[in-house]
Amino acid sequence: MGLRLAMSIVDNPPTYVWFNGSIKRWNEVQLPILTHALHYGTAVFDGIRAYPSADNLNIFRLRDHLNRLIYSAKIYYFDLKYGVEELTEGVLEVIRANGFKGRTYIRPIVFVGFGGIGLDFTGFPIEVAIVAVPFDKYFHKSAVRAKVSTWRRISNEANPPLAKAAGNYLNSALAKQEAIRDGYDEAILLDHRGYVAEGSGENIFIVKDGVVYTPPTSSSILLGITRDTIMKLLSDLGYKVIERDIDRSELYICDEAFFCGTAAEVTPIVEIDRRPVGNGEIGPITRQIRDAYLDVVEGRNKKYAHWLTPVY
Ligand code: PY5
Repeated sequence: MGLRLAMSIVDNPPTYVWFNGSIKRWNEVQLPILTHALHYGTAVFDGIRAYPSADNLNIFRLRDHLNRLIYSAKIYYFDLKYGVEELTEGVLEVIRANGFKGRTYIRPIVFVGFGGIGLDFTGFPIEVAIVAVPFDKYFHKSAVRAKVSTWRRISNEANPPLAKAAGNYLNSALAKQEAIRDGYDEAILLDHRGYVAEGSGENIFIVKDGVVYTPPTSSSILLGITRDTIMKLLSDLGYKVIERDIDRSELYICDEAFFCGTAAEVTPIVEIDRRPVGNGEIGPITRQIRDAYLDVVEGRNKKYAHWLTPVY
């Protein structure tokens, strides 16, 4: 998250959070230093957004995000005590308790609590928290410059990328910090075979000769819910979308490129490794899909009204 966001949350934390089934005050939840997840990364989480429409605040694809949280927990043998209905209630309760009406980010997290110091967490508490915060842009600019990371994306043989696990983000954080310190906005990670995988916290699409390409599941990506949304919207708009391995050099010869994710939404990429993407400006298909995405999440596209859960 950007510095500006971090500062505003630090100055202004939410009044209420949801913790293990009920609403608590922010300061009421205290965690032991020996919380297992703090030491070993044993947590899975998700990131969800809610957007104001003309007359309400709507959560985008809430059920899909909660189902991903549930399968992330399953991969790691976390015995999650709550199902999708209870978690849905929790998300609604925590937003309502805080009275948020503007753009909101929701972070449910399932983690191994304190039960000892060893790796075997059998019998340790599995804690569940849901936090919601006011949140606008992830990237504080309309288009970004990216660098192909010297770090490779984690692979399925070691840390399954399909689980949105806290520990996976050490890989993302290394790549992100390298990119920022080298003067870029974001990293693009290659998979263990050398094909394009994704950004540190976003999926990636490229456009060449009017056709849109994105890496497949086998390229060590998180199966993004925004990625799925974008693929559906692109085909609604009449574009051909192909999931296939993408070579690093294709990043340098494509006409357009963009990141997408819950936090990042649709973010155009205008430069990669000091080469302009296309003519170095935001491309027409990227613009079109960015606008189409906002129409859906902000409730202006009735075809996808079923993806919105009203809060109030
Ligand atoms: N890939 C990675 C590694 C991600 O962390 C994310 C989401 C995505 C892809 C996109 O997934 P989705 O479209 O389902 O959101 N990242 C988090 C998010 O809330 C933020 C992590 C800092 O966007």
